[in-house]
Amino acid sequence: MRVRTVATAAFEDQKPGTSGLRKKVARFHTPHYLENFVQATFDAVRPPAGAMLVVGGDGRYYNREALQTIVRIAVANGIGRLVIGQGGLLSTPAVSHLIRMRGAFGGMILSASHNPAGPDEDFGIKYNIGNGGPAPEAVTESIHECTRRIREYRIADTADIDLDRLGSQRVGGMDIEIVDPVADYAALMERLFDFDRIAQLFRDGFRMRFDAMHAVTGPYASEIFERRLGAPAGTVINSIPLPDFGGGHPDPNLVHAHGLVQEMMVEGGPDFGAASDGDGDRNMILGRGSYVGPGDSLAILAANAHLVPGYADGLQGVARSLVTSAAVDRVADKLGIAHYSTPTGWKFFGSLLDAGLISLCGEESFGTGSDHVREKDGLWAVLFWLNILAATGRSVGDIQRAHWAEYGRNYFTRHDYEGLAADEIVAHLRARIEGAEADPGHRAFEFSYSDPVDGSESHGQGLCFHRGEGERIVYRLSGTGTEGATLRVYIERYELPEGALDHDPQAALAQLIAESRRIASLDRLGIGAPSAIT
Ligand code: VG1
Ligand code: CO
Repeated sequence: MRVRTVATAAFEDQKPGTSGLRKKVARFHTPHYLENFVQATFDAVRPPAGAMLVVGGDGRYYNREALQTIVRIAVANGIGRLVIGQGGLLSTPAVSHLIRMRGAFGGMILSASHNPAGPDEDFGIKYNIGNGGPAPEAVTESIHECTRRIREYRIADTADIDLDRLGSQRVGGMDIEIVDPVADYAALMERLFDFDRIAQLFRDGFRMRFDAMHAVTGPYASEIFERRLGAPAGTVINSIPLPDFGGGHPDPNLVHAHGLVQEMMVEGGPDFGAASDGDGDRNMILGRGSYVGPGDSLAILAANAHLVPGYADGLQGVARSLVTSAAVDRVADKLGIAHYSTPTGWKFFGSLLDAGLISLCGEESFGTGSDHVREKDGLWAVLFWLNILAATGRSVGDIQRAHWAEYGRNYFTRHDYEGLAADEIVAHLRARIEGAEADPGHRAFEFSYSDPVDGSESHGQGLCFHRGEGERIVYRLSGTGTEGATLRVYIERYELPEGALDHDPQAALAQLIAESRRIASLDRLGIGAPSAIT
């Protein structure tokens, strides 16, 4: 095997964002672009000779080619073993589980998650550390540093490996193991949830629809819901992963999973509906005629965790990203356990999970997870809901209404404004925060986070404007887009149990929404309606 050292020049745009490096496919096609990033990652994390890595992706366009390149660079860098999902497929939570189960040094996930795929769309790559979770900021900063300093990369001249043949292959001194992407993950789910009880629910005629959106969860969902739990064929729709996700936008929310939402909102629709995103770490939960927002979903899972075998011994604590609604905090207070708020991005939950401070965590962006892996996990959340429905015999809508009646409701919405001159708005909001200090009723601050386990600090994580008790608006810029800037505005208001609990969030939050536009001077800047509302 010949290993070449290739001279290269640094690219200035390889700073990992909220969740890895995401760019247009064309950018990744630039000669040396992918190679530089992979070599820089190895330079930063320095895998010991013979180290094991787990690699897989969401099956999007460029997944297979990128994998072949990673194999060549890995062998040239002395990696001892690569564990790869068959066909190059592994969901993000499945990578996390495999890293942990196999005691791997780390892993690489090829995905731009919920971003569309295809020759003109997005690709992404993300490094996960030995705990199975996304690289923390210290590591992503060091990767970024290495991308700026890189002068050469090492690559082996080897033939393509066979990504579809299960079992072992050898490339130079490196073992390649092609594994079934689903088996170990499905076994983990069987250990956490009461599959017998859920299967009984399906035998009793319970109807579910799961939309895999032609992304990575199709094979997982078909195996788990239809084969292991006995749900009727057709329960899982759009189940074949496609390189362009069927032309869709694999983002499980009311906008992009519109067909599923419509089916759920009619009389006689299925009892339960769910969807996941490109790489399988997000989830959306629906009942017949009802929709569960991610903040409520996290709170409801926490409040009912004792019904689920994997969590029957109780929760250590819970965490949410700051911009997620505070609904779960109320549950934690009632349970007498700690709750934490972190910056946006799953990497911030890792240390809390590793230290055993929390058992469940979630984000408003349709991400929910627990200490079973170190990523958010879409199918896990769906199974958690199914387990609760099976254990209580109640409907999604009933459970949600009962939850609000007990804890009150955190009305929540996120308004996204795409393609903005973001710097100007952020500067303006920062100035507002300074000016607001004089006004005692209106607390305003920029969120900085200090990790309670390792003390690491992260600044500039959100511009927060608190209005009355339980009312707030938070602004931050997206760190996952590949074109222009996106301003995310998170709006929340708490309603007491005896208050009006059944309103549409857009109506219930109308005043605060108007206020969110005033604070950021969006009208004055000529910025119209948001591009997306979730
Ligand atoms: C978004 C979400 C964030 C999530 C991230 C990755 O980031 O807001 O909550 O962790 O995507 O999710 P941003 O920086 O664009 O707001 V995924 O499913 O893309 O791995
Ligand atoms: Co995702």
